[in-house]
Amino acid sequence: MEHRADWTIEQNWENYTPQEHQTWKFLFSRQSEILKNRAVPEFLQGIKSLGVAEDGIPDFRRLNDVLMKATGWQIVAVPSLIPDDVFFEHMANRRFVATCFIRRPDQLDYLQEPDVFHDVFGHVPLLVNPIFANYMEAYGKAGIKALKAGHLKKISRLYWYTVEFGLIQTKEGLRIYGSGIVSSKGESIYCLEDPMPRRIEFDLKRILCTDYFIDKYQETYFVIKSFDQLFHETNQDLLSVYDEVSHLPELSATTLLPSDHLIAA
Ligand code: HBI
Ligand code: FE
Repeated sequence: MEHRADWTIEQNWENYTPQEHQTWKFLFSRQSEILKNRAVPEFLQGIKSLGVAEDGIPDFRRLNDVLMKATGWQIVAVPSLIPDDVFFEHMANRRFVATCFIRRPDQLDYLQEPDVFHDVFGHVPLLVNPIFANYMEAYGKAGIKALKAGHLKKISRLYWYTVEFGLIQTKEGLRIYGSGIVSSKGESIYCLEDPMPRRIEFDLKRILCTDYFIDKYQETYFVIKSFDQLFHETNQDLLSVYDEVSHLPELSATTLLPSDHLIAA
C-alpha cells in the first residue's frame, strides 16, 4: 500500500463497509461484557471518555479531538506493521500508530497481525490516562536509544510484557491493562483465571531477559503495582540497566526463578 515517508496513510473512514462496522460491533460488545470486572478501571474509563463505542469503527479524527485535550496524544493511521525506528519515533512524539483495516469475519477470535480493533480498542483507551500516556512516550524515547545501542530485543520484551500483556494489582484484585489481552476473548479470561500461567511481580531486569510467545497464550505475565511504577522504571538510563543484565542468561517464556515473586490470581 502507498504510504508517506513516515509510513502514515489516510484512514478513509467513509470507505468502511457496513460489514466491517458490523465486525467491530460484534467484537466491541463481546469484549465489553468480558472486561467489566477484569480490565483495570482506567481502561474502562478511557473507553467512556473516548466514546469508542458499539456503533462501529471509530473515526480517528473524532478520537484525536478527545485525546489531544486529555494528554496531547494523536492516533496516526498506518497500513501494517512498520519498521521499528519509525514506530519508536512516532511514539516518542506522542503519536500512536494504528492500523486501519479490520479482520475478516473468519478471523474474529484470532489473527496474528494487529488490526484496527486491537490497535484502537486495545491500545487507545489508556492513552487518555496521563500517567500511562507519559509511560508510552518514555517507552518511545527508550526505544530509539535501545535501537541505536543494539538492544532492540530487550526493549521489545518490555513492550510485550507491559503494553501488550501486562497485569496490574488493584484494591479489587488482579486486573488487565495489556492491549493484547483486552482485545482477545480467550486470553482475557485465561490470564486471570487459568491455573496454568505464572503471574510474577514486575521486575524490569527480569523482563529484559525473558523471551515470549507470539503465537499462543502467554505462560508468564508480569504484574505492576501502578502505572507510576511503570513510568518511573522506564524513565531512567536504561543503557546502564542493559549493561547490568548483560551477564545474565536469556530466560525462556516458561522459566520460573527462585527469586520470582509469584502473585495469586
Ligand atoms: N508497527 N503497526 C505497528 N504496530 C506495532 O505494535 C509495532 C510496529 N512496528 C514495530 C513494533 N511494533 C515493535 O518495535 C514493538 O513491538 C517494540
Ligand atoms: Fe499491540
